[in-house]
Amino acid sequence: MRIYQTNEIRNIVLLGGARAGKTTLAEAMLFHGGVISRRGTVEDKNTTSDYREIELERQNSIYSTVLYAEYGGVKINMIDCPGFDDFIGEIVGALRVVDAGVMVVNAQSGIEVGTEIQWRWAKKSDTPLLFAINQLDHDKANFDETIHQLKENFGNNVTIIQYPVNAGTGFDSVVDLMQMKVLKYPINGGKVTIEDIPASEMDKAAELQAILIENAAENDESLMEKFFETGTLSEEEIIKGLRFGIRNRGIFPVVCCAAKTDQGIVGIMDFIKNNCPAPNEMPGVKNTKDKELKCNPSEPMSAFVFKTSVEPHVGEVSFFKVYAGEITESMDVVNGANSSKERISQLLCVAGKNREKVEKVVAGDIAATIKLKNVFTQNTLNSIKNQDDVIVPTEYPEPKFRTAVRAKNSSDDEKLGSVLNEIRKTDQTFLMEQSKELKQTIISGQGEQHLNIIKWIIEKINKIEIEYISPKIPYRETITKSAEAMYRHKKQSGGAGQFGEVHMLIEPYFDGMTNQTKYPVRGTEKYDLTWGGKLIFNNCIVGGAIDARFMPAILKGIMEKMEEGPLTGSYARDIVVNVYDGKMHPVDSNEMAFKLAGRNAFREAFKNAGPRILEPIYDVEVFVPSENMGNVMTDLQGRRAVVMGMDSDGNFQKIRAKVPLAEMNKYSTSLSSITSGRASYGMKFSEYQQVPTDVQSVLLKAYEESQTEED
Ligand SMILES: Nc1nc2c(ncn2[C@@H]2O[C@H](COP(=O)(O)OP(=O)(O)OP(=O)(O)O)[C@@H](O)[C@H]2O)c(=O)[nH]1
Ligand SMILES: [Mg+2]
Repeated sequence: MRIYQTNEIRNIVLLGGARAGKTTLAEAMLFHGGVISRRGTVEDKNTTSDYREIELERQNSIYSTVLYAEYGGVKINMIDCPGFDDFIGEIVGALRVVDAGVMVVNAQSGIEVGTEIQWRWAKKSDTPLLFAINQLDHDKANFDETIHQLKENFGNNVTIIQYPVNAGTGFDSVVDLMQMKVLKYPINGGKVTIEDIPASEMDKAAELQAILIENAAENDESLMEKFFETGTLSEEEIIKGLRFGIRNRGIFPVVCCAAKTDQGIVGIMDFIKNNCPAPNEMPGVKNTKDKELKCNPSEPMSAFVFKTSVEPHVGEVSFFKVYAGEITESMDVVNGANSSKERISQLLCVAGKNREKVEKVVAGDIAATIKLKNVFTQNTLNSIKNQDDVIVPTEYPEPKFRTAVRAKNSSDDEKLGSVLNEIRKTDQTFLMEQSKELKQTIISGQGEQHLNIIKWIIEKINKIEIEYISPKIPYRETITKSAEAMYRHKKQSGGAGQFGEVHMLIEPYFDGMTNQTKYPVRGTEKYDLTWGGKLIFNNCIVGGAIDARFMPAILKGIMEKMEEGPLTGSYARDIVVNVYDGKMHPVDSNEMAFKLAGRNAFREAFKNAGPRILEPIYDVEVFVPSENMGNVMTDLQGRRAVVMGMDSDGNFQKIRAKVPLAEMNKYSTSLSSITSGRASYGMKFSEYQQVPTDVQSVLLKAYEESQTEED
């Protein structure tokens, strides 16, 4: 393959609801881009993009696939993404490195859940978008209704460039409003013919072209002036306004196709080539030093690894976009994240499972390499000159569907841990934690489907039988008032005796409190607990009642009890302990005795100090179609949510609420059923809060029962 220069590159992502036809469109573009000589189909399980075992089995895309087409002197890099919301991470990762998105909309069903959700992500990343209305060959295709929905949801900047003359069975023609011609696409491919617009279509074509011209003019002041003066624009000016509008998300052009029957494809590719921005026409990315990288081959090289996949017989493949400079075969590069030195053994242009070697990749282009030693998704590869540069990482949605997992056969536990770690490397929206506290392996992802796919991979590919079980909640314990207690540990039956007596006052800790108590503090130690919260340990001993050498043992005893909280065995936090008196025995006192006395005094005091269980609270943001608002609110209230605010966003409402983690179990599944899958949500840990009294009683009872079971 020849080396493409920056201005000869177009980077696009294929977006759209599930089964809109993205993969089929990609296949057709690959065919016209000379990468394949025969178009595969999703049904025949032979598309270039959906090639992984699980995709073949399910006949839909699960992962993003990097592809390219060489077309009319440009290289169009395409990232075909799955449409189902659980795999949104693939889209977020792709949006980061492209310069435009093609939102594929199924003309039979119009706007779908995925269209709405992905629109929001594209808006967030400021990515230009065009709409490809697909499946126009279908007898239920309804172009006008689809346009109506697009405008209603995304505004009047949605601008028709092409419309079908004869949508439905027998579809073969579109009117192109840029050329003011009919483009005739033979069914199942073949040479496109260009014809004059028939008289019967002329009024409609002229009316729609007038809208196109006005929308194009709106994006530039000089064009606007010209438009007001003359009422029209030249072809050149329309293109100028259109290109400018696309870049600034001031215009969302609409083009037409039937991907399965190979119709409209070259029209879309021409449009991308002529009107979508080249990478150097878009704002550069920033590195963590807030410097914007220039998309220019003569700059020092910086490339961002946006995807890692594991391929059979090849191993890890790292996909990257070169943001500045150029990268060549055999080049020595440095990973800005960990200073690891790497040699680029091979540069590959990838189209699904097809890989072609190239010698050089210039700024703006997307490519892949293999056999890197210590490079992960989100890392930056640099030339030696600028080796410390780190490109600002992509912000992925937080995992929100949580479960515990275990191997059916416990001898597989260790292997399971390393498999989960490997999966994490290729999936930024998946998390795993081997929780010592809960004694569970907790995994979280975007939804039930996402975790079902993970299960499939572990069972089918890694051959480990697993099961998902209810995840425990990491509760905490604390106190709400002060209490005193003393404990005497005394053992004098035979042999060496043990004696230690400790008196303590414990108090609730809160940020900003002064360290003054009833007893004068003579020494203080402040601990940030690894499980969150604080322990303040005050030595208030006077007159040598307890030797200083025993204080660490007392602290150790307290810490031990804090690790297995007195109420339910959860970690305790935010407590001030004042040890103010005690007794020693000249012979029998030792560290063990004081540790036990400290531990037990703490336990006694804790019980009398208004102990409370704390639970993790999450900030939850739900995007709901306005008509489902009532039901979603009712459901949230049933989950003990505290609603913090509401904003409207088009036809959607955004609800912000604080919800206990314990109530979020399987939320994505019920939200989906309440809203027919149209809502989406995100969640992030916020803080620990006391559980209500009734919940506390339930938890205490459950703990007691679990203890008697263990006995
Ligand atoms: N009639 C008709 N069917 C199409 C067209 N494009 C795609 N299809 C069919 O629609 C189904 C879904 O196509 P895909 O290409 O897998 O859609 P996708 O958007 O990639 O789906 P996901 O990746 O699962 O989100 C398949 O059965 C295709 O054959 C089209 O233009 N016309
Ligand atoms: Mg697909």
